[in-house]
Amino acid sequence: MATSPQPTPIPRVSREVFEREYLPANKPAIIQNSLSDWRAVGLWTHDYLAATYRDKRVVVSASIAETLQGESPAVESGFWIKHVDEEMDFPAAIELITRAKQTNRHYYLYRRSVPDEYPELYPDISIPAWIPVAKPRINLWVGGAHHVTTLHYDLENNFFAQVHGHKHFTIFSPEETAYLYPHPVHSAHANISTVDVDKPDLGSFPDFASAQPIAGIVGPGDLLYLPSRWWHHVRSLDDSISVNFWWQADFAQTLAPNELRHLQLQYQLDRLQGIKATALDPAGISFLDLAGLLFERRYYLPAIVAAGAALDEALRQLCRQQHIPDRHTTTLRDLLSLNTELEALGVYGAEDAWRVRGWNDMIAQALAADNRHFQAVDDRLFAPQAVRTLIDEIAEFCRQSAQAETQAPDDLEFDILL
Ligand SMILES: O=C(O)CCC(=O)C(=O)O
Repeated sequence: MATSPQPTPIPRVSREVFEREYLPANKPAIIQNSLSDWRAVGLWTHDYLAATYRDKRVVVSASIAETLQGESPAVESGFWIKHVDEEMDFPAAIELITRAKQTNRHYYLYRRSVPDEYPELYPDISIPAWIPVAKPRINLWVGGAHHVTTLHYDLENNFFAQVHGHKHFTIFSPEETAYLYPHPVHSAHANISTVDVDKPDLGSFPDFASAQPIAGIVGPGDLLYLPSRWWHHVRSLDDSISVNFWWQADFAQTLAPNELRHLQLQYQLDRLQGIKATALDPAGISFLDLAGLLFERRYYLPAIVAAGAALDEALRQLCRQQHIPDRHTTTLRDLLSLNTELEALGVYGAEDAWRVRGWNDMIAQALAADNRHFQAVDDRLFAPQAVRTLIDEIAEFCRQSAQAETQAPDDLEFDILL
């Protein structure tokens, strides 16, 4: 019978080892003795904050997850889904958070901006020197014992500083995404797992048993590095105060399975134009470069989708050259209809159109494939060599198209495919 995955410990490392082995590789670790210059550690407690902010109005999240969990599918992801914000005086919030005052709601002051809302606390902390940006997002988290933040990932890199109390982290690499049953890509909770890590239902989520977590407890003075897109589940073991620092991930970190899961849907929505504008153009990367990078990492299914975007771009460019109205660039039309149109106009012959149809078949298959297992897909759907050939042939097609573009349209003798 399948059993819950057994975690290995989150590495605890010195600053030197962290800099040498973990930070460059974007791997999580708890860095020892890294908050020694923080006045906050040893000073901040729930009572201290309540006294400091006696008259402050604050926003607190109230969750009903704990009481309803298991009773309603609507709260399957607990706190992150089913919470409402309430405004109150800070000391009242602390009473509710620490359960000094009884209620069936579960309160958490989470992700509140230190610079914007709690600037008085700023002198008690310092920004970890490893953060490469001047202004990371700095957040305060004040919670009570037994609070659970369900399994999810964030897009940004994270240094998580534990100031007071203890939290238990269970962490999974982005490569484990296929075992973690995230909400569907089209949902608002695509970054949240549907598995309850504390009590996994292996009947409903059998692949979860194959996941390989790391886990450990952070206590006062600990700094955890949590790279972008690593899954994490957090359980507070006692009344707890944390500060975290978020900053933007670099391009290489976006090539992670939990991100690539979105490629098929994004292709259907805008042929990856949004991703091109926000991630590829700033990094100087074309769709074909992306396809090549994905292929190298053995992400075959997304590599095909990226090659499809490159082909799509080239076909649309040919349409523009032929003065076919620009509606093609704004309307989502499939590759086949563009191909048919270009063939009918004599831009290329029947044999070339046939080849484009062949590529389209593979692209369509990739767009329809189960994206949860896109790394394993090569065995069942696509041989790696076929994917390589597709990318190379489309690259050649794009190169020839770009060359043809430099000729005057009237003299155009189109001979894209040799
Ligand atoms: O501490 C928590 O409850 C959650 C922290 C978290 O999810 C984060 O820092 O990204």
